[in-house]
Amino acid sequence: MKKLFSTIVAVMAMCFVSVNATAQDRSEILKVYNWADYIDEDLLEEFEEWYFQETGKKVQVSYQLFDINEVMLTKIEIGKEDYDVVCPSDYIIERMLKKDLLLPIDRNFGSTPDYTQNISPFINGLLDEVTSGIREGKNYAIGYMWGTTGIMYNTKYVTEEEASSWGILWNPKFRDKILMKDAVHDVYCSVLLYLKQDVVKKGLMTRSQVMNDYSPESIQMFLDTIAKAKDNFNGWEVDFGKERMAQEKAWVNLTWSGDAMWALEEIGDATHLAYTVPKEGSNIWFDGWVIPKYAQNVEAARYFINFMCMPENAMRNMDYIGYVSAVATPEILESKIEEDLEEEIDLSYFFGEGAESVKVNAVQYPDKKTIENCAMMHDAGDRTEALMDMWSQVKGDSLSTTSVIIIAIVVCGIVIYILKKSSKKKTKKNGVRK
Ligand code: N2P
Repeated sequence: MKKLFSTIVAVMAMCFVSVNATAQDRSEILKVYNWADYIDEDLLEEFEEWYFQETGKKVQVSYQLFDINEVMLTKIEIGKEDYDVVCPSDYIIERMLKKDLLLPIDRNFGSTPDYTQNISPFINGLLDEVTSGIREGKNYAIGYMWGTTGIMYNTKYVTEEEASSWGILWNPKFRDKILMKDAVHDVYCSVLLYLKQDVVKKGLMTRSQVMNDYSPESIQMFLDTIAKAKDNFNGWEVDFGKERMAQEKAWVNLTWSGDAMWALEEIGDATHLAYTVPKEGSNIWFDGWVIPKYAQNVEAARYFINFMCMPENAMRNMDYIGYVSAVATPEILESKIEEDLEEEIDLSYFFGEGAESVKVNAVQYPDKKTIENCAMMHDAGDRTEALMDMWSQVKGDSLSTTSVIIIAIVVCGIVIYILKKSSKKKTKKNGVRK
């Protein structure tokens, strides 16, 4: 109920913003919809100046946040919100392509360089896997950040051995000490990789097949198995896990590599926090910028994406949020080298020749071997509803996520209707013609 209430309040607040925005010239507004804690916000204002310099056109960024892919998608798909740039994850980009919700991105920037060419071929390779069959991801999305899903743990209470397997989720030693990421696909694929590790070892199925198996049997298997770990769960988080781990309120967090990096840095020398990708394998993910088909400022949107691919901006975002940019230029590699690290890792898959053996933080940039144990998550297609209903059961929601979203959108519609009606009345009263 608390969740329902906060979602409705958030949606209502956004309704006020969008009703206000319609009063301004839309070509001077850029509506960006991004994950929370996922950008150096100073760059938003700097973009406005840069856009003016490059095009002579004024723009003001209207910045809004989401924390769950599926919530963002529903706002665009059902709510038809006119965001200009959005940052979904790989499998959601795939779903958006299937539903024809995206516009192709024109990379012709006239006299402005095309910085999107700085994206690593590795990320472009992942993007090649994202397709609707008709529309190819590479024409509709540009990589932003990427990483792995793994286990962040407190080394005072958890051994390296314990953290090296997804089996840690069921270890009775960690009752009420595990924070779970509220991200259905990430948790689903981690648990299935654990349950079906022998199938993978015997070569009967690939990791990608195991992770993306949404059959009724696999969904049921996940549901039954995760239920047995529930006493260990301290809660579900999307953003606050990193703080809770830094404050030692939880000992284990199923999380994304960038959140782990942020927590490790927050602690200073980070001696009691570590992050690992379990031996059964995991998902390698990326988030990319896309332009939804209801966008109203496509021009500023594509310049915004280009601006985010400038190496200096990519570095600022990385330093600020802890995640790793999809941009792979020599200056980024150089800025990431830490001579006092003992281990040298092979990052040639990302930075190309010359990066076969570099001293770079392996939480941020997984080495080649870790990558080989990972695969990408894909859209569940017509099994999505079954997956989401199962997720509501796992989390014990009294209302399913879909119902919460639909209620929130209906409330939003009513608020917009009332606001528009009252603004019409005012206009009539003042005798102003539209
Ligand atoms: C940051 C969210 C990162 C999203 N708060 C990872 N896909």
